[in-house]
Amino acid sequence: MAMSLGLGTLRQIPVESRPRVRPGTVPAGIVHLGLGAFHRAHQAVYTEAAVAEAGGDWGIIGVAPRSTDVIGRLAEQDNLFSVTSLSNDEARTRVVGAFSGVCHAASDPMAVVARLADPAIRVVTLTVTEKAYQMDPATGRLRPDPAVAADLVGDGPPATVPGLLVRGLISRARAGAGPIALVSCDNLPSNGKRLRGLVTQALAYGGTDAALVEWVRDNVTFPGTMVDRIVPATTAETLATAERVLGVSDRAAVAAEPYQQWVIEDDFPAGRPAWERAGAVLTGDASPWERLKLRSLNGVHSAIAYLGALAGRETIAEALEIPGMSSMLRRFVAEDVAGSFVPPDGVSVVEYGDSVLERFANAAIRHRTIQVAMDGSQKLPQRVLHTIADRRAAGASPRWGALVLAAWMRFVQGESDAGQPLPLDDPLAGRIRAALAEGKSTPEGVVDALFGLSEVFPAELAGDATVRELVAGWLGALERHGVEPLLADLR
Ligand code: CS2
Repeated sequence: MAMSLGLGTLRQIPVESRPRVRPGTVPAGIVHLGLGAFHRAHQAVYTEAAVAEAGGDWGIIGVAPRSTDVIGRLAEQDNLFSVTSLSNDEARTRVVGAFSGVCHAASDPMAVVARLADPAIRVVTLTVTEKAYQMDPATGRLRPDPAVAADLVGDGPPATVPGLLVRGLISRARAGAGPIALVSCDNLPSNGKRLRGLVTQALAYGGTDAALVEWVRDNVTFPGTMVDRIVPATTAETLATAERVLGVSDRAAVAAEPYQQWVIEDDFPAGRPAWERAGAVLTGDASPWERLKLRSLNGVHSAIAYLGALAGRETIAEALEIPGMSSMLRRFVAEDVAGSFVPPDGVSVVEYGDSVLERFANAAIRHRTIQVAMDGSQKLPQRVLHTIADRRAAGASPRWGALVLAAWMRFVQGESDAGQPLPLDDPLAGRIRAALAEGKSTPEGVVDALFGLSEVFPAELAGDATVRELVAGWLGALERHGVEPLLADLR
């Protein structure tokens, strides 16, 4: 059996695969919440490169809110892990030395609170996924589940992301530890504003006293970001590839596409890594980039995921090969998405959409349709519903957006075109199932039932007869023909 990756085995790995900084020597300046594959292949890589280029005490303390798996693996490897960039013709693997430490919030929440109150920590980044924000996707209203509510009103150790943040900020204010930036790196609309909304509403929910609320208002910033890199969940194959290149085993390895992008609003009251030296774009307003990415890339991703899963395709690249799929997606981008917002200066939405399809066709990235399909209730608003609403406001009939919505509605009914079960992995799964069980099973009945989920579908959209008709029409067609004949026929 190969030896494990760690400080003691670094010399055994190929020189070009070694970290860009001396691991364990960079003092911590960032707390990151959410240790999933995406963070390791994105912000960790950018931050390590920024420190390698420009220095600074910007080591990352990686916090896993719940899962013990990654923490255990990283801890056994002196917090080292590798990222393999995978394209159709090459695999490049490099070990990343961005972490100064790791921490498991569920077993030691007060250690996280203490870190947030430490003056050395000046930036907090988050990749906790949409649902961890505990907000209605339609409105951004905080709707705390019992665990969050208990965190916000009680004095016990916090167990949830809103609880950790609020308790951390309160401790920071009391400790006089100075200003800090909280940076959402989740695929939410106006993610900086969402995070500010979360913190503000959570403080109010907890009845926090006015002086502390004021401290947060004056000392905490919430820069918005657009984050982009396709990083599927790690598989046995990912670990095998990393081991082949490194010559040592890496149980925390991740694989990702070569492409990466990060646009960040430059609003850091206590400094930040020189991320621009690592290729990030620092800007005054990330929202045009964010809309571009959420509506084109993520919207198209969800479209392929639902249609592909219904057609029994395992990966995004395989689903893209369904005849008629890419031409339908191009029409979705050109006819619905492109006209729904003002893109960043000089960017053509149609060209961006084409480049996205090329990236999705990377067959070396085995990104499962089921993975992208999960949590649809939390993803659809910013990926598809905003496009539909904006096109409706302009008097247009967004046919393709309606097809994506219909595909989700068929997907959540739990059966593929071939009658295979499809998993419904969604925080609103119970509400979705109950709505479906109560409604009629005709296409119109299903649309009515699901449009009744007001936390996802705003009243204006749900009450729009044109949208209902379009979605019900597509849903009926999907039921009658199935995805493949339907797409083939569109050509
Ligand atoms: C995907 C994203 O899983 C999903 O919902 O659409 O994770 C996507 O791969 C990233 O946003 C790409 O930047």
